[in-house]
Amino acid sequence: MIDLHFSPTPNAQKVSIALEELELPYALISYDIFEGDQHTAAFGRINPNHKLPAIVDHDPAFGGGSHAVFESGAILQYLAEKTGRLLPAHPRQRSVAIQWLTWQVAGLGPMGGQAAHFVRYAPVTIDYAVQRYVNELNRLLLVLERRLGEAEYLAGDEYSIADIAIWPGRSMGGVMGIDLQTQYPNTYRWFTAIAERPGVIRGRSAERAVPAKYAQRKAELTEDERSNLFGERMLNAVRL
Ligand SMILES: N[C@@H](CCC(=O)N[C@@H](CS)C(=O)NCC(=O)O)C(=O)O
Repeated sequence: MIDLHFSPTPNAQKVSIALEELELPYALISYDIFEGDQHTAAFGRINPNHKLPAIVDHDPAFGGGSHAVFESGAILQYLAEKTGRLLPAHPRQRSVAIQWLTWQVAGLGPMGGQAAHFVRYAPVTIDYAVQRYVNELNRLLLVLERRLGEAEYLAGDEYSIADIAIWPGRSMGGVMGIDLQTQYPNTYRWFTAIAERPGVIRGRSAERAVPAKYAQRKAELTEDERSNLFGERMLNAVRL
């Protein structure tokens, strides 16, 4: 059995989708990141970075007791290696899949996150920051668009953890005024095909879907929520 430490956000949806695709049994442990559930010492022992998602595998293939994994990209890779699925068998395609997975966790994810921060959460509008991150997000989406014009999936012919990593962030474009269907048609084709996969539907159903509170166009946060997400309480969780 695997524990999935989860918040209804794109990073955590990657893992609920992967677990559903792999049909691995898991227990969902929900966190409200606005309330600061992620800052407890107990969660810090599972994820020293105090962010969602994280997993604890109580039956790792290598034995030796429970194993905790944090960082969505590392979790996807761990689950793929545990099951021997969702990563191409051939080393060349496997390398391509890992490249796109890394591109998501090191590029698209953080840059999209910063774009969303300055568009939605910044208490004052800083035009330069908005322009910088929305430009970078658009640049990355153009890279994705070009790749999906030459291949069905990120790694080539096979659906893999690279697609799972990138797919949940697709809605971020809407907040930034980016319309996938008209501006990025290859990405839209890929996105709509994946949306129909039963594992994807299960992985983002009901309590796993992103609630309105997390997707406000311009976030209205209380002082406590702002502190939990971006301020003193966030820092206190990792202070020695
Ligand atoms: N690089 C991390 C990012 C995780 C992350 O930022 N998670 C967000 C939810 S999508 C979170 O826990 N936010 C709460 C906080 O920042 O305190 C990953 O890919 O797992």
